[in-house]
Amino acid sequence: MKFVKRTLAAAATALLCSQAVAKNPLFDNVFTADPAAMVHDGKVYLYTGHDESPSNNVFFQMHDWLAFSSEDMVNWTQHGPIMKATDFKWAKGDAWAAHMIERDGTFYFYTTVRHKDDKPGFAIGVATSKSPLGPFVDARGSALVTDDMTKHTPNDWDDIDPAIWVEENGDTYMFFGNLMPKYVKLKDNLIELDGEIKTLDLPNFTEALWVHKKNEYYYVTYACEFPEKICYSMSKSIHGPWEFKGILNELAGNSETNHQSVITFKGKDYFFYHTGSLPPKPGQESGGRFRRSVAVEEMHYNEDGTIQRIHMTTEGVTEPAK
Ligand code: FUB
Repeated sequence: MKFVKRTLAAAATALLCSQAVAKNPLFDNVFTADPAAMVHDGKVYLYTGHDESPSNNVFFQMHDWLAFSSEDMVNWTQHGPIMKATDFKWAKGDAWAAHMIERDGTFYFYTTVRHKDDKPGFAIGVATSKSPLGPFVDARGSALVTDDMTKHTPNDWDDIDPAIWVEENGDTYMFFGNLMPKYVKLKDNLIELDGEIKTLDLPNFTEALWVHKKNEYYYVTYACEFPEKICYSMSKSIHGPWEFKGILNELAGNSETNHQSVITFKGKDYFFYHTGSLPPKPGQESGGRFRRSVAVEEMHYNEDGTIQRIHMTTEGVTEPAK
């Protein structure tokens, strides 16, 4: 029965190439990475990077960001690119990890790009739109964070992977970083920094911060070690101290990176991540370290607030959220 359902689903997908039915990886007509999910107006919007490297021997080639949406976490609609890295006039390219939030009818897209040569390395920009599907335009005309603003590591890619957290009183913080985790308050206009950039103490931190809250606990999940697993820490305050709770997700098949996003939707908790597990198509290389694909699983908490280890599956989410 399940097989018949999947076969029908596959036929429908072929006919309507903008529709996909959940299985892992979620999408097999395009390589997707660095998931950032947002719940808005009864839907899940999933924003991803777009791996276009022709081979797993050629470093990331990422030019734009893609958008998908779902009303039930099982049926997904593919909407196409919302923005290119070079839409930031001060950026050279490299559309790396991002995060979307909405406030008062405006969508704010915080994202990683490589700066043009007047500034070293990677930077974080912010773009806005009145629609969750764009088009997005640079909100400042300049980067929000540049590599020369922080000196914690010698790498010029240590200011990447923004993750936004909005407190109940509206105070908004941006978490970010590679090798050194950092956070900074944003001004009420959400496009300027408000105060100093602070650091966090997170064991074995690599990158890919994500902040969420469940009941009285804040959670910071992040890629740890390399190749990457996802670890997490918990706190009763957004300012810490953060208590390390260990590994949440294991090495993700055939990919050294492992970038997560956590949401609650229609009463269930979900964990998005990416793997390199798409099989090859005729004349093309398979998925892998530079040809990644987003997947999703349900996530479960224990009574004490800790999170159960993610069980990565090829079935993905099979029960529609109601
Ligand atoms: O996709 C490019 C980079 O790889 C991201 O910014 C990191 O989180 C890692 O997934």
